[in-house]
Amino acid sequence: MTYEILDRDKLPAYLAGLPTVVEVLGDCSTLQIDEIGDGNLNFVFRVSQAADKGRSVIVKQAVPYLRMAGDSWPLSRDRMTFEIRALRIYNDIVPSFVPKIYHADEEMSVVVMQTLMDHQVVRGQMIDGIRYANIGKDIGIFLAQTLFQTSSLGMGSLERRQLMDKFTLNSELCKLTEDFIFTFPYIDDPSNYSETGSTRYAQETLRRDGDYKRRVLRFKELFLTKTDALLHADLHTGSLMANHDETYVIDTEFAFFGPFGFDVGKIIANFLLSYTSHYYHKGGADYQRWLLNEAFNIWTVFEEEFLTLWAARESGDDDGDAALLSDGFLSDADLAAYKTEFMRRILQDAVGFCACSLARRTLGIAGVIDVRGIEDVETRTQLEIHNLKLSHLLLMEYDRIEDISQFRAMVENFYANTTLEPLGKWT
Ligand code: ADP
Ligand code: SR1
Ligand code: MG
Repeated sequence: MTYEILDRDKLPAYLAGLPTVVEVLGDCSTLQIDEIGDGNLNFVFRVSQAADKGRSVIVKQAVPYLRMAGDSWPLSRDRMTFEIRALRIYNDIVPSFVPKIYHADEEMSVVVMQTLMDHQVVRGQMIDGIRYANIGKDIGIFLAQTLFQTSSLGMGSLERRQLMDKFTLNSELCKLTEDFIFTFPYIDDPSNYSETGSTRYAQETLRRDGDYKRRVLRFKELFLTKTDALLHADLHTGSLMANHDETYVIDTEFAFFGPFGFDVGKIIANFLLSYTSHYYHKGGADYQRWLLNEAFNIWTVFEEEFLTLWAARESGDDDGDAALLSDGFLSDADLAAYKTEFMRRILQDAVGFCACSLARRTLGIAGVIDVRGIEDVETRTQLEIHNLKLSHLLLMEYDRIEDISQFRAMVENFYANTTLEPLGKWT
């Protein structure tokens, strides 16, 4: 089928031609169609049977431009090919954490998937102070499973290289990350968030700080060069939909093979951004404590599950197939030391990526509504500067962090001892 942009008028006929979708929706002449996309890149429709909302699918289509900027900012539709590929792999590895695919169409840059009916986008829920009992644990398991199973610990060499080949050309979205996370926030780029005290603060501090910027560059280099595992690569609280029992991960279009710490650090950063925002939102100290507990739980569960998968791989029949491991190469004691060092490196990298995410969500075009949505300029600016100070601290200290309790103590200490300063010259 030749590509065309789908809209409410065109969707019924398109969907009526897809047997696996008709099975879910039934008669395609009586559909209710709502455009629900609130993301930065694509169009998303919820399509339901008008008289039976339980019969519903999500249709997501990539258009040949960046939705948040409009058609003056071209962006190839290839991103949907990578979204489909990653979603298929996640459906194999972690089916309970991702929507089912009903139909995927690379020509049309469309995926039709399961509607998450009773789940809400986590970012908005966190602004409202909602707690999800399993969220840190679920994210930790999702990360361990997806990262381990696609790493050279979980796969054989040939199989893994073949898989990598399916993602190496997700270059346009990788380039967005290279620019919007690792470059633009630290220079005076016209795309940045402007007219704010936090920009002036950055101009006089972070953007002049060679040590800080060299460290940013180290993480950009890691992002560009390290191919540890298949990353989601846009894992923030807007890519999570949850209810009180389940957590789902959506929006896999940025997927590519990159460093382990990237997904881990990015999602933790979003919990910290929410923490800061609750100096303004109504959650208060109790909710902030809950956010920190869950943020650190992500790491604790991730580490435990990752090491469990590693141990299972060693004791399994097929351990010879993993690219990195050879039976008996290290003594038990050396293997244990190797694992400790391996996990410490992931943690340190996660802290560095977390720091870059805090800066980009504060200074760059794609801010988070948790903070950027605060109307009172003075409060918003104070909180933004707070996030920039946290970014600075984490980036200057990441390589001294030995374990999660040290990371936790550093963040707790920061929040306990860094006051929200009167704006003074940054107004
Ligand atoms: P983008 O790639 O443009 O960022 P997303 O994949 O984040 O788009 O989707 C945008 C919005 O559509 C989400 O924030 C969510 O509200 C809704 N959405 C996406 N996938 C689903 C789904 N499977 N079930 C229910 N809602 C969904
Ligand atoms: C212009 S960059 C837009 C951002 O939105 C996505 O969610 C990614 O985070 C990307 O960096
Ligand atoms: Mg997206």
